[in-house]
Amino acid sequence: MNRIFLYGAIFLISSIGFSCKQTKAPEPFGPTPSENQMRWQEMEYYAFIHFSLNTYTDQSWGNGNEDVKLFNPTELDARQWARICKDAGMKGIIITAKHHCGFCLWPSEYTEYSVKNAPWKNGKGDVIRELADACKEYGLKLGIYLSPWDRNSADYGKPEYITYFRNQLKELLTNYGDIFEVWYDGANGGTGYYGGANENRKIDRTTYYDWKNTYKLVRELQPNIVIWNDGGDRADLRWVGTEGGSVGETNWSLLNATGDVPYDMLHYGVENGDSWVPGEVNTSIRPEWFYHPGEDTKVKTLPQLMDTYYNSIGRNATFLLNFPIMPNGLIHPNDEKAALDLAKAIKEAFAVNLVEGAKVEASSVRGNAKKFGAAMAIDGEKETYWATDDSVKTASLTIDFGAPTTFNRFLAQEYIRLGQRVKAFNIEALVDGNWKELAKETTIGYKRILRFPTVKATKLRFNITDSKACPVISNIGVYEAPQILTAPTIIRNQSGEIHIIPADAESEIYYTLDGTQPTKDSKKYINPFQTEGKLKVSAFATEPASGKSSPVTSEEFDLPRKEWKIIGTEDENAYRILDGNLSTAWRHGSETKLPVDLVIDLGKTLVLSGFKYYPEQNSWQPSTISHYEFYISMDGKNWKKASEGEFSNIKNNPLWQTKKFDVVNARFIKFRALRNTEDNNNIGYAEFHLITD
Ligand code: FUL
Repeated sequence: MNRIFLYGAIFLISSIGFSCKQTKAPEPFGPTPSENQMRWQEMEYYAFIHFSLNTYTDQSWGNGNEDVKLFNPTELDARQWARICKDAGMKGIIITAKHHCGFCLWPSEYTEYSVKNAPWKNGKGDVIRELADACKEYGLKLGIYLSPWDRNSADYGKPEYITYFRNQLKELLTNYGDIFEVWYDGANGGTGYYGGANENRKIDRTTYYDWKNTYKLVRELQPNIVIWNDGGDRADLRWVGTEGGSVGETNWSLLNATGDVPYDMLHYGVENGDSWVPGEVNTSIRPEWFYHPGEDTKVKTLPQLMDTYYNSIGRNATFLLNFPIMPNGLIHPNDEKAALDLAKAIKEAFAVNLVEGAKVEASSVRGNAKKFGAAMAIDGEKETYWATDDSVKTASLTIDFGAPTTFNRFLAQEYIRLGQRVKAFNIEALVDGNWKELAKETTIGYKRILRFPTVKATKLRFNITDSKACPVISNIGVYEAPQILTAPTIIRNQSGEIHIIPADAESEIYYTLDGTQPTKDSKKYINPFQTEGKLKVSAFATEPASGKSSPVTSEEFDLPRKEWKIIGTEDENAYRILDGNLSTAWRHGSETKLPVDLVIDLGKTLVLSGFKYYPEQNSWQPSTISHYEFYISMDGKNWKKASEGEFSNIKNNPLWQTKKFDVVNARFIKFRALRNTEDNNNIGYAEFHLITD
């Protein structure tokens, strides 16, 4: 062999080898997650536990003077909580060690307002210890919710309270093993008992808590922890601006280290933010956070929970799902069933990744190197990824199934250790030889899951159409998730007419009016129908083609409001608040100054024992009442107060507010708004109902 040729060949081989070795991984772009944030993000799904004196008083927020003797969970079994969470596929549990009322679920050395003075286990109990042990047994991580606002402490608002708060943190972060997350609720200051002062205490939340030093303490005590705060004081994780169970479709895991964090930054993140602060979606399995027996039939349905799954984990966030504990110390069977049904549905939806066995091809590969090739996005390895050269910011990955294949879900993950990069992407399917766009989206992040109607296609194309830096995709998946039918909505209008509205117009509806579970042998709903008196309507939807049925939904209605007249306004739209429809609302005119009254002539004398208020659902310009008085009258002139108070957590959880009072006769009612959640004069209502005896 010619020497020159031989040397040439050796040079060629070694330079190919050399160039492969030379294909370097992309440099990190922008802020990246810490190891603690990474570990947390990979947990994806974990539980909240709300348990305190509120459990015994049917309240959302305690005032701080509730009797510790009420706390007696005779059947408390933290192993039941852990078992349910484990079976539900969760990775940890965060518990309300202390809620706003100040009551401590552990025997804190620094207060008498704790389990040590409760009848439960003769004051020898410690809920946090029992949960820590149960978590250990079930392989779950433990997290702590410690409310900064403390309506019991006489020192709240003074510097001494910060020492008290830190002392409690020290107890919780040293005595119970590893803590994965600590949660500082954002509800701060206001009225409370405060050791008997019973007053309104305001704090400057930007300075009062001195979070910087508290965070330092936390990290010293628990180096592997992540700190949650509601955005104002930048921690490791952020609230997503709502307790309704979703983060924005566009969701950057970034915020700026300083400056205000309004709702849209919490909900969507900040595209060019300078810090890695990913979102956590927190929501309850029932409308409220604490246990209220009246909500046993209001546990979220499978379609609702599934939506939250897609709107949290499917949108680059984690999912923190709350279980309220019953007074006996257990999770209610309805909540258990809902969580297990969700786990089953998630498993079914993602059982088979159709990408396995398919051929993948990328439009461009970093340095043409195998280790950054398309196959790295479907190899099931989280540390390998498909990437392009630094200069390439748009690229496609085509999946060839080899035969027509049906699917309705697409999953993509960026390798976020190198930063969140993708700004826009779409997916297309090759159907009968033509490319059809299935979805057009913005961010991906740690995980993005898209839902679209089932399609049958031979190929799928994932196009990254804009990216901050070269795309780095660690995983993609394509699935065919079974369809889940959504329960219909039941409405009773002002005249007493029942309307049952299916989510899908093609489904059939069956219903009962006697409190029994409807079946396909029950009455079929065709048109709205007239009803009188108090009533419980239960209904479900079923799809004749597949035979699938939705969960059953039930609504209880008090007396119809046919004869009610809203006094003091000529505006016909005011009657939207009596139309039974939660999505229509009315608000007082813009010149309104608080306090403002809603006065209703009931048309005849009724025996009342409470009322229900549902606020207007307007997150941009809320009109939500936070403090109220409620008056009754027989003649519309002489009024007597029947109730007054606050709607505790209405700002973050703007759902039904029910207030009961001693039975009274009334022909007129006056619902007076004293304050709203924004400290301005916007006052509105989606619905207003009365509870008759
Ligand atoms: C809110 C609190 O005020 C609620 O009571 C609940 O604990 C929720 C998780 O956070 O801000």
